[in-house]
Amino acid sequence: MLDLQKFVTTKYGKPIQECSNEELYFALLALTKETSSEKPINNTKKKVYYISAEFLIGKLLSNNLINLGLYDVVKRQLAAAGKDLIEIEELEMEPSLGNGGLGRLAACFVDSIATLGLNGDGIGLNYHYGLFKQVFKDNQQFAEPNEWITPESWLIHSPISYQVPFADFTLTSELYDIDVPGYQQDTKNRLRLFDLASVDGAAIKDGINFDKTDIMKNLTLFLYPDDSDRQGELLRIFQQYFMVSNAAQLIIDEAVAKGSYLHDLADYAVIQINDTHPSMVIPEMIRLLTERGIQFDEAVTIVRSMTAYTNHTILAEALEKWPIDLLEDAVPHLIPIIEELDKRIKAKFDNPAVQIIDESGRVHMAHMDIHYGFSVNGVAALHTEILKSSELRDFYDIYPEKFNNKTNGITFRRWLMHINPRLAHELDDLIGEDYHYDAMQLEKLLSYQDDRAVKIVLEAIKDHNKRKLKSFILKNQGVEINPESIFDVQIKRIHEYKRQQMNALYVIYKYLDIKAGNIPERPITVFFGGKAAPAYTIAQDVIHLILCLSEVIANDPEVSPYLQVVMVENYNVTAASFLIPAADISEQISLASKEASGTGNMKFMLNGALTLGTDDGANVEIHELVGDDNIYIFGKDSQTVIDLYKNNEYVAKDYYQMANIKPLVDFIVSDDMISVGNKERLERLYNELINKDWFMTLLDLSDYIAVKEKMLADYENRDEWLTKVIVNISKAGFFSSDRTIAQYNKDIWKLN
Ligand code: 26M
Repeated sequence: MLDLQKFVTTKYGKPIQECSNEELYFALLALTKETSSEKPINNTKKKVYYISAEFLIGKLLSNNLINLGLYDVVKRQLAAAGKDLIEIEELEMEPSLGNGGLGRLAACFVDSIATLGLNGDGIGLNYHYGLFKQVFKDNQQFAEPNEWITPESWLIHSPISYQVPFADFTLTSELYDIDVPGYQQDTKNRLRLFDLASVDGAAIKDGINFDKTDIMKNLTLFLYPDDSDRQGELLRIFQQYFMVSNAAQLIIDEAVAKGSYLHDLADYAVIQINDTHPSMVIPEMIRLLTERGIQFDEAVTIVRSMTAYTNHTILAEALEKWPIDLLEDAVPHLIPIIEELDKRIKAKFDNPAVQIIDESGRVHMAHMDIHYGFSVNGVAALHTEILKSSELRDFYDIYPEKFNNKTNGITFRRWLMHINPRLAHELDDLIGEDYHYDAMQLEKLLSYQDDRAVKIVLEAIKDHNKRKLKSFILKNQGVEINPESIFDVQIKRIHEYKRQQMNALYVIYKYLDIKAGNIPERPITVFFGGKAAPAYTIAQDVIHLILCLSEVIANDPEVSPYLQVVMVENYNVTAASFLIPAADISEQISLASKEASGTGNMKFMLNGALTLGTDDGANVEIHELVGDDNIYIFGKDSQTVIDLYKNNEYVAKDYYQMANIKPLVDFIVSDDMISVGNKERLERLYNELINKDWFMTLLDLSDYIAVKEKMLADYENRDEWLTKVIVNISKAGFFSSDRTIAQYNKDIWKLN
């Protein structure tokens, strides 16, 4: 049994009572690292290497305590000494080593791989600065550097180091490990983050701008923000190659240490490529194997039998295509290999759509992955079907056996137990703890769907979570919110296809409706959270629209008692952990066919919010699981949207002219808005909406408003609403990342 008092006294020579929260944080960090260091590393024969440019792990203290079975006892012993674990964990810096969904998925996956007792590490880069810190000024976003590494941290410096060759120099890597203890598991895995000793914060000039020419000083300095058009940047090639060369060398060394003679490497290792960012691992692994005496043809066969690719997007402009000249400048030794791989495809297939190197000399990373890997998966059922039937159709014709779906999931340790302990304890009391190990057991909750007493408890938990969010927002940005209001939440990266602008147009509708004398039954608070890539102008304009709206409404005493807009500053994993448990309405309103999966949708459902969404990504599967009565679906379906694009049929102006839509769009450039905002930004967005509207906001707007109004009216029938909440929680088990990982293992990795 843990004696925290003794541990702290040994460390500091004084009892818990006399320690500051900061001292206690570092004591708990040390305790947690010590406890997990005692666990043996999983060392079964075959191992999965999940290579990803991003692992959006978020704060780790509570999650590691939960997984090590220490959370409750630590919390109790701290409380006995008058200390609060929640306040202590606030002092941890958040490792924001990812942009959004893709990086967070990788973090959930390493947790689930460890929890299932599978042998698998995450492999990535140790960025010294995570995704930029977002600051609002003049109703606009500004980006500041976001340093997260402190002298004492989760990182464990490893003696492992490799030589990574580039055109003009060779770099010597360093490795930092972060232990990944699974939930209640005897063994542990690791997150392995490669770095470079010479990287130096002095390369930063102002804000997040830095000298991009001095690779030695900046290789792992910053995580690149995901922008909409993915312009090729030489430094990003350097980062990607550095990551995969280290990964490939580590994989070979570990396999050899376990007895591999390389011809049988695929019996020891399988690589999952998370989007195309690690795709250069294919030519690099071929290069290293041939260097070690294996014939080129055999090297190709080995690599093909051990490499699997996950696609996370159907936006064509988002697929990475590196100009071969740019690759040549950084990694000339890969060029002959890529050219040979390309030559073999050109000899076999004359379809230009499936070539690796296209006519303009760009290397299509996804194409290389599909030809030279054994598995291609999408991240939700609809997404995989669209890949097969349109985006990757020509590849599906060639390799139908490679395509498979793995619907995304989330780790319930973080997204239920940690962020919503009251709900988790209520579930423990009602249905027992089996669901901790088998999330499908949550279905046992269905038998309480008409239970008055359970509904009262669920409502009290939501109320408590709303008050916790209220203090978080007050502390973080000095804004007061009304905990008695309906909490409507849209949190995700700002992207046109995710359509935050449509939600903003609803807010305008509601504002004008209240001004016209229609007072809502209950106040509504609309929360937005999300960062826009600094290079993505329209996304910056959308943030500006939201911030201006928020100000106009707050300044209008006729409306502000009933409607409030809160744009949460610097949205990150920590902010999500306050927002999600407090939400009533989960906004999942992407244009159908564009959101590969979404994972926030799953987190909200699990925490008792109802989905307002399109039939897109994993919303489709949520819809099927809970049924029509327990979700609010609106908008055109994916096939209709795909056909509209194909036939070039959508004309935004036609919708703009409609009597119910025009006043809403016009409000964007009204005097009220321009008086608090920037005319150029508001006009650009206005023009974008009426002339282009590439993601068909106006197409779905009327239906969105109607369904949202229905949802708000339904909220007033508390009894029926809470039945829907119970159904949603009960059906969320399918979205455990333990299920997703079990499927990856059964169909792709085949470990154990
Ligand atoms: C690329 C080039 C340069 C800089 C950054 C990038 C880049 C970084 C992240 C591009 C894409 C990135 O992430 C895409 C992403 O997050 N996709 C989301 O993946 C989730 C997990 O599968 C899905 O749930 C979301 O639907 C999908 O949008």
